[in-house]
Amino acid sequence: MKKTIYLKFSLVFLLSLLIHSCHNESYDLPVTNLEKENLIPKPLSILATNSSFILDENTRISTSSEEVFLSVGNFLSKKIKNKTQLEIEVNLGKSKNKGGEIIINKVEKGATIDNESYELIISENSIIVNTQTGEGAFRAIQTIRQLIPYNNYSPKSNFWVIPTGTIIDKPNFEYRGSMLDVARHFFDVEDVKKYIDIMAYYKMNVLHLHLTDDQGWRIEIKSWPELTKIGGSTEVGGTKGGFYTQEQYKDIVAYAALNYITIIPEIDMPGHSHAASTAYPFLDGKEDATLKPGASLSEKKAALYTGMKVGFSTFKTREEKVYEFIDDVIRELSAITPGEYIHIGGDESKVTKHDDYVYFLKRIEKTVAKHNKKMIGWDEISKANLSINTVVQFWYDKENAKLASNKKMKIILSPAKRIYLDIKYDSLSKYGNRWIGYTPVDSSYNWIPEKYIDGISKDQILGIEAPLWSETVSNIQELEYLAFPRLIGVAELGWSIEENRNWENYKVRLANQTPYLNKMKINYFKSQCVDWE
Ligand code: TNX
Repeated sequence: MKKTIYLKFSLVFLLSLLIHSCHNESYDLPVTNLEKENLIPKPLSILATNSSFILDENTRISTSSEEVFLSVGNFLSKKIKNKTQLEIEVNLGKSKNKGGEIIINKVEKGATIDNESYELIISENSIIVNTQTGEGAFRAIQTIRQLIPYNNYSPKSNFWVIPTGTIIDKPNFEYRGSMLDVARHFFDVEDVKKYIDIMAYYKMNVLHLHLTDDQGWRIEIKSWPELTKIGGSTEVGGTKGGFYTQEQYKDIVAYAALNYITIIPEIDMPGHSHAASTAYPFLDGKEDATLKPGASLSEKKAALYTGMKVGFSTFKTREEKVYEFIDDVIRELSAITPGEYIHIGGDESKVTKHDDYVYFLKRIEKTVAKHNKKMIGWDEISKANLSINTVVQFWYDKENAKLASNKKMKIILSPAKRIYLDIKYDSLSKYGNRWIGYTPVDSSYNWIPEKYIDGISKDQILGIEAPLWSETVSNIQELEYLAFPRLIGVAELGWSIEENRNWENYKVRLANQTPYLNKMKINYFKSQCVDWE
């Protein structure tokens, strides 16, 4: 059944129609179905009412008065402009409203369950967002963005049709992240911001930056300037490296915050630390350390590592000055990191003796706590007897994850086999690592985080995170080829409950992301698992 509506319904507009009567066209609007929209991630529940909200030049946004809601309203207006060219005013005052209204409405506790949850009620005249927080409002407007079609209703019309109905939504996991390795190859601020834009569109909320490794040190530490001067000068392959000044890092943090994404910085220790030890040789705990404390600049530059091996470096764990150094690093980093976590790496410390490794981590945990942060480390850290507040990031060894869960520590799931974005899709992949085989797009989606490790229940899982290690990718296009579309599936695994996830259904919604991916100029991999539109 088709329904006919007139393009505009306000009196003012009717008058103008009389004047411009040649524009007085009527349109047959389709019976819509909100339940069939290509939303990613899939919301908790959707009820379609099969009619249409008309988005046009008369639509207005109004928000609750608090600054956070206003800024979410402005964010939505900007994105609508970007997509449709429509200029949608925010909080203009009721009397001037001529068309449909998008209302971002703060509700008191109890109406929705947690910080990020929201309710979206779309009728013919209004789109109402009910939520408790700016965060909830921000997640809700991503749903609205996805519901706005790329094309106006007909070539001659200047309006966009949004299906009516009600969506009730909240995240499956509180932590939905990705990691960029900016150490093996450096990526600049603009690259990181683009990645943040895409993460936000799919409701992810954590970006972990792997800032240091054997090949590079990428964050300015004012009290130890050679970290970046030496350690930031190169990268894998020997090309020019780079680093973020503290001002640039703060800019990333602030941009992420506008997108309701928390930055988690990682300083990888005691292994993966060759770049730091080259800049300051007293840190070096390797038995065959070559640089002496007084080494010259050119000796240091010659000692930098630009290959891809792992597991050969370590800090000197029984040296007091090393802990003074780390205290400075964590202090400076904590001061510019509003999020609650600092990641200390802890992986693949193959040349650190077990006792030294345990001793080191216990001390570092205290340092992190001293600067009012919580510690995260890769799964190896569960071999040390750490506090219950420390979070373990599972990547490879399920026994380590079980150890952590026995100690009642929270766990982030990053199984290399499923969601390491740097792993090749198949034998034809142009870039990527293959130490754990291949990870096609379907197998990256088709697993159940809630049941992945026997004995670890959902309430112990903080969430999931997809790391992208950058040994084989040196620019944003190559990075995007590996990250997309797999990251989009990870976003759904993190947000949508198990009952709402289904590969056959997901792959159709994924295929329909192409207008967005193209508009964003994302160099995604056109996997044959998906019938791209
Ligand atoms: C393992 S994951 C590493 C990284 C590599 C990655 C390549 C982890 C904690 N360590 O150093 O870049 O594999 O896939």
